[in-house]
Amino acid sequence: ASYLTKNIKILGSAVSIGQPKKGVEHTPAVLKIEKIEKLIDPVKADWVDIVNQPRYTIERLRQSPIRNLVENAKANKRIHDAIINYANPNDFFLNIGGDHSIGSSTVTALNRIHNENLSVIWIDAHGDCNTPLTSPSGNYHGMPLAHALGFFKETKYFDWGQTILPISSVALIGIRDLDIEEKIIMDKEGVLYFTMNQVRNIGMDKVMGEVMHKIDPNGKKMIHVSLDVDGFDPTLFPGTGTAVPGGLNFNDYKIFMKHIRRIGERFVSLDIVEVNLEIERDITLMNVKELLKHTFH
Ligand code: HAR
Ligand code: MN
Ligand code: MN
Ligand code: MN
Repeated sequence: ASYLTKNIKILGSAVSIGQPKKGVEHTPAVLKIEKIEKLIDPVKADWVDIVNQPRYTIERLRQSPIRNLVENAKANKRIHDAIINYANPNDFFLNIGGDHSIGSSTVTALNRIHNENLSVIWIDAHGDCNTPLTSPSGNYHGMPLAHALGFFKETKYFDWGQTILPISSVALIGIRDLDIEEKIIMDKEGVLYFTMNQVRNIGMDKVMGEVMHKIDPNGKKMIHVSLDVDGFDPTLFPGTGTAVPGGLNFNDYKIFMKHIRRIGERFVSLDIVEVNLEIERDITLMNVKELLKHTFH
């Protein structure tokens, strides 16, 4: 069976506190006005809610190595609780961000919904594997995967309980901007990642073959894709906060989706994050729709 036969529940995560640029928090509301649910499936797709972030001050000095730690923890708890509340293991769950800071709670909540049987494909220019101590910026959107993998614990504020995803259940694709210490952690812990150079050298088909072999060796895992649009080339998604040249194109994505289709109904959820339409609107919005078409048709 295909994931396309499921009901598709869309949750907006209107969050920008994981990084300093405003605008990314408005994306769910804009996409709701654009009626993307009709584009996805006029019958089976609909919005369940939009979760807002708490009040914050972006200029605040680092009160911890994580900027706006308390607000990030609160926003993530709201998203986690909304997913637990609305998601059903038989539905497809689509999370519209927001910056990528929401990735730690979406992974945690979906892993819970699917009985700790989730594997994750993280499409990104970045590793998102900084810890509060290695992060050059203090921005939590550079840390959510490290958090989900248990590379650091922040239990005082994230006290709702981050479950830990095994390293063998994760692969990253599109990587081309790792911080030095972040790369050291990823290599030491054995995180599987494919850089853009590797994608260009061996091709997306082979990359996805290796990814699925590693994160789903027995064909029994539920698969979540966390898609940071900066994994794509900035000519396709100029509206994003930390653009890096030389990313994926739609031909790569078509090959990626060919492999995802083979997973059938075990493809359970997707995050689309880091879309900032206040940085650039026309091309980015057009290609968000293109992305949805390639994913749901
Ligand atoms: N690695 C850098 C940091 O930790 C930049 C991370 C940034 N951006 C994202 N996440 N869009 O993928 O600050
Ligand atoms: Mn604004
Ligand atoms: Mn990211
Ligand atoms: Mn990124």
